[in-house]
Amino acid sequence: MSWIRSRSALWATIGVLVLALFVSRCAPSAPKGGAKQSAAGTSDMAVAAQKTYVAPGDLDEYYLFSSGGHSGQMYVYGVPSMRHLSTIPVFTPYPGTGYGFDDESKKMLGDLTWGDAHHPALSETKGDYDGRWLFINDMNGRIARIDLRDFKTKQIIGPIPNVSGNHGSAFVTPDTNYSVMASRFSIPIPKGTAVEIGKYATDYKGVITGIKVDPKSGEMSFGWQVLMPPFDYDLGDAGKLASDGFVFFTSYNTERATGKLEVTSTQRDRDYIAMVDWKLAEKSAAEGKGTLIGGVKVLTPKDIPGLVYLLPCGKSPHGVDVAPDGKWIVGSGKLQGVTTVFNFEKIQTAVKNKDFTGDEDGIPVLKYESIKDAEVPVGLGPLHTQFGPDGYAYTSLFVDSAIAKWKLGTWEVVDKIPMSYSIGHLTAAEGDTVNPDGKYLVGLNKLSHGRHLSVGPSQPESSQLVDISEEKMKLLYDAFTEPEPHYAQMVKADKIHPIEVYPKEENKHPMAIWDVKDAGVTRNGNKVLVKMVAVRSTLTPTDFEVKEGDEVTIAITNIEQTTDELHGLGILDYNINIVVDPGETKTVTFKAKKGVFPYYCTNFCSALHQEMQGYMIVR
Ligand code: K7E
Ligand code: CUA
Repeated sequence: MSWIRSRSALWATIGVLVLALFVSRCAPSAPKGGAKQSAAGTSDMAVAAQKTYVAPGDLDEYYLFSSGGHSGQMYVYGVPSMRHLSTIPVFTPYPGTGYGFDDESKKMLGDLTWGDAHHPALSETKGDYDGRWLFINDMNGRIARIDLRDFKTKQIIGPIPNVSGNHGSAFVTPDTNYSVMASRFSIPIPKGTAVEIGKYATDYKGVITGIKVDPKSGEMSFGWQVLMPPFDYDLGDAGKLASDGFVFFTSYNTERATGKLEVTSTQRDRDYIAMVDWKLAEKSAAEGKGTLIGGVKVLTPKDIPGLVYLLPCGKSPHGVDVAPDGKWIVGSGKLQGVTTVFNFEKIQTAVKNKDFTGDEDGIPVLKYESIKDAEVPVGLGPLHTQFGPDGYAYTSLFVDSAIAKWKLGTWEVVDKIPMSYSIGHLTAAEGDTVNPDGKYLVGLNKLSHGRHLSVGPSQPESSQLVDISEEKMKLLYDAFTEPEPHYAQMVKADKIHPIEVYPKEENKHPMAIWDVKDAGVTRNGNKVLVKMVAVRSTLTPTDFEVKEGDEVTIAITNIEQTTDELHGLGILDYNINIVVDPGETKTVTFKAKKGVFPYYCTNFCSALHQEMQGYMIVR
């Protein structure tokens, strides 16, 4: 017996050694101040390594779409590998894909070449991700739509009048009827009016906007706007199932204060969650109600009973998140140790019974005690909540730097896991739909705390992958991400069906050509059109002449129909760098200056890629 015991012990030791070798290859240096690598710790890490290891050639199970914050971009990762797969430029030019250099994307960006993007919102059908579009907000009063068929930004709407600091955005309603906007900074409206700061409480206004989304094309247009008291509107979420038809926004600074807000806006015990009846807003706007401000019709809540109610919430709330069945609305006061759960049925009863404690500019304030179901003691600094499939909720705790797992209905906190370091948002697999998957959760942390090779003062952020498939949460992986993920969404990979070439028959560009014989220069006064073909390994024409001062438009078509065969057009000494995907046509327009200017293909495309070049001669 003792021999067997020692033999199994020997095998166990060998096993641990093999695992330790495996782990040490994956993580060459132990984290500074990290956990001591005991034998038990090592085997946990080996399990984690196995769970996140996606073998060469294998595919990830989920897409993670993460906001790039003030980089103005969207980052795409695979989960569980946490590998960065691509960057989708949205509000910022991106030479890698030629975004912001060709005529069309340049026009879409307009004068603003930066944007602070916070909250991606995947399009939904019946409250579930449908894999069609991805919306994202920009603080400059804009929302962008990315088409998930080709992962390209197709539309940027805004800056929308009257909205200042579009933070509470781009949340969508359960059938993507609307993507919403809410102003973080109240201002005197219409924009462009200047009023002294002393009149902030009365003359400054917040604005909530519904951006209508066409159900077929995804095209966004202005829907309606609601005039709000001068609070700072922060985060939003749309009601679903039980609470469908409403959208919720947290607000801070209900003190209507100015100056040092960290002091002046934290006087009251409670701020509010604004509950907007978007179906009533839609109906009222259709009936022509509202007043014209800044060129758009704005609805005033005191004139439209039932349009907006205010739910008192723990002071300075950040996130508001609606449970999968829509019955509960979770709001977290970030200066508290609890998160508050409101019961939508109780809210409706309170509305019916006019169970109000007062009003703000004619908007009824519901009685806190009548509408809340629980104050869940999650821990300090609760920010955002996501949901799992079994009635569990996961709340990020900024001050505690942890995630709390708790149960809807019993309100019991069942587990906690530390994050490294200072978690902001978190995202669970399909964790804000009517049908969460559980399985994985990613903590989007604000600081990385030296858990990586140093890259100087501008440190990456850390995103940590957590296993939520079992009772206890387990840390699986540290990924380091560029500044700065706020929110992200995780969608099952099989819901996304991207194309890899643009089919020739779909290319309706008026300047597209498909034969090198059609390539060449045509002149109309001082306007010159150069039709160009890109195909391995020639840019045709290989040279052309124009005159100094001409307005030159190059229309380039990549006539390839092969996956991955992209070509670029870089023109030296001009700020021109465009990329054409297989089957795509793009134009770029510029004024010709005298000299000889080589142009070349920027995307490595074949053995003779380097030969893919030509000359523009300007006389
Ligand atoms: Cu950083 Cu949603 Cu803009 Cu929270 S937000 S953390
Ligand atoms: Cu085409 Cu390189």
